[in-house]
Amino acid sequence: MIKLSTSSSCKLNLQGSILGVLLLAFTPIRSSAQVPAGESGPCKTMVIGFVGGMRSPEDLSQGVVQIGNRLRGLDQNGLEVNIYSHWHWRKAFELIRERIDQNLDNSLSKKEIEQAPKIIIYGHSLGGWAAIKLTRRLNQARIRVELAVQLDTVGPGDAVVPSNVKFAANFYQRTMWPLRGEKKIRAEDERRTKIVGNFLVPETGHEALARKAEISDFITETISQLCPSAPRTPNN
Ligand SMILES: [Ca+2]
Repeated sequence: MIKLSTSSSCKLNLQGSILGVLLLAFTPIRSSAQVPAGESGPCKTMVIGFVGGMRSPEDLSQGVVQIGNRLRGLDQNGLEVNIYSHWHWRKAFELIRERIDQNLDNSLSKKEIEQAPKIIIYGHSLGGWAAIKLTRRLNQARIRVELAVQLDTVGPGDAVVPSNVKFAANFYQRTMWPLRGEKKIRAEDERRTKIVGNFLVPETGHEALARKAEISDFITETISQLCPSAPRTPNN
């Protein structure tokens, strides 16, 4: 358990772990997660992670990669995880688009968009910037994003969360100089996007922040709640 500090924009009670605090803040998303997958088909979730700088999306020392591998290890039916370099955010968009375009006619119908997987995007450093670039591109295509998480995000325009994002969270540090992430993200449209919080993680450097267990717990737990899955069977 670590202590958290928070910017003035966040009024949450921050006694306790990141996970406990954020899941409390996430009551709306948890409530919706309790709705069964229902008649519209199996619950599908796409997770996109972005590493920053010149880091490889296969570099196991990167927190973003570690979170991705943990999610894959959930063995959750309908959960797809892909990690990219920050400069490949357009590839991530094309992958999402392919998944939604069920009839392969290179066009997204209203029905296809309604049946789109739940999309979660997170990124560290310049990967936080890429997360916002991707959400903006998805917004142009009228595709909603369930959750965007920025980890010591660095890059132009990365502090404004597009209106197609339902929930957004920002974690930053002030321990290491000069790489310091945005300390406050804000919603482009507060009626459509809830900023869960801007959380200062103390005594943690720029790289180490993405490896924080509490952040991994938050993302993992949120995704588990979004799509409570049936155990895999030999046929799926
Ligand atoms: Ca189509």
